[in-house]
Amino acid sequence: MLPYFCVMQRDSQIFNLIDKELERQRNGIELIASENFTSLQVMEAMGTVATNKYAEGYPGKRFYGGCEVIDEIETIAINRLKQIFDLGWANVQPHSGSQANTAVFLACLKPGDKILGLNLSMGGHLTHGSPANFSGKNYQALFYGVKKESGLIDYDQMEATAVAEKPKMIICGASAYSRDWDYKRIREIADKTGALVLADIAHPAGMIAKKLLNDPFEHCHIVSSTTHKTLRGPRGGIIMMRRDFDNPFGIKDPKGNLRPMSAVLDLAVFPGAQGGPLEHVIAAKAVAFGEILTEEFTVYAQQIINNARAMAKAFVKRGYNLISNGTDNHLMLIDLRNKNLTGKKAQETLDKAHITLNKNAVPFDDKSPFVTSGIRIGTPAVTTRGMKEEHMEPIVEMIDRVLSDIENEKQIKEVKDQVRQYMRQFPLYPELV
Ligand code: DSN
Repeated sequence: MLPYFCVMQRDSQIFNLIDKELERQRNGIELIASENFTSLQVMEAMGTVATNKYAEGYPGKRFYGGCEVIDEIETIAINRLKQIFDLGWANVQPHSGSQANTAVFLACLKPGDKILGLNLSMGGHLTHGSPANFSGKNYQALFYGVKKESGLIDYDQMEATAVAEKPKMIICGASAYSRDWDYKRIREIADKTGALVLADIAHPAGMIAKKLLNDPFEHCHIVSSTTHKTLRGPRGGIIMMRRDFDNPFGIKDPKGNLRPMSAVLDLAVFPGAQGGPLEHVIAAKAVAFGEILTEEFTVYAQQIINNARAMAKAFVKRGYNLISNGTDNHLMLIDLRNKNLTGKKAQETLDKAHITLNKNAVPFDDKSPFVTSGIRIGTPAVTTRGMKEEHMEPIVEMIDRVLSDIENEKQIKEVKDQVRQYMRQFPLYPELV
């Protein structure tokens, strides 16, 4: 009798759809700031037998047998990540950025403790205290925002709220903020008020890895990230510290011992927030981390920024209103109110032309999160496809053609054909047929 996997029929329904998705990715312009295209070897590592293995625990301390190879893979992932960011400790097991933040909160906070994060409506993230998320339900969430006139983080507001409310944790990091962060100032505020600082660098991590943006590790106690955005790895999360430190809130391990923060965080990831780690994804993280350590990735990270600046300039030239008037990183946030458009309408219409981006609330938005007044645009994915500064102007021109005459279906169709033609110069996964 044949082993069962030899007689299973190929699931053509799903694989046909995966082929269709590949074509969609190939033919369109991908501008969602949180998306990217991994290398083939990153994807290859994900689709391997490492997915079959249960490995609850950590290298050398697993709850199952047969983990000796998996231990080597996970250890390489940890060591490469430590090398990238010059770390003392790292955990590569979080299934996602949200799971990473869940574990940090579990390690450092008690239910009901106060946290202070950037308001979601001003560019923050769900897990930084949104009422719809565990972070806003289990903890008392306080928020800072950006200044209306400049669109820049209001550190004075952060400080005033921290002084008045004494949060246990200040969270910095954003999903839709185009400027760099003043981590030194944040740490000063935290030291003054007795708070721990968590930097969630999910968005700019790739540029931080190459020292193209301010270094959060010098000032922030704990740093979390995803691995699939500017780090160009598989979908997943990580938690890092440059220096381990004593658990400031006296949280004890299950045996009642006060432990260094690294031990408390490890326990918060497993068994606190997760069970078995996704070792196939950890293998892919290790491959991506290896790529990040190369000189080619330095060039890539710099090009993301160069492209974002060129694109921002092209939008400003056409009268678009960019929050903070520009960008330091990989993204820009555009307020469409002067164009009499909503984010929803812009996203849906550009989708028809195969230009993919997302509607996004702008600071002090008067529209609901389902409609919004803005769009968020990022350059990591188009940069991976090989685009340079000179390729940004034509993209902005195509976007502008659609948005300037948003009901003109004939023109939208023309732009769609133009997009398809344009993207032929930048082949995506030519090895995949
Ligand atoms: N959903 C991600 C983003 O698009 O920024 C953040 O988790």
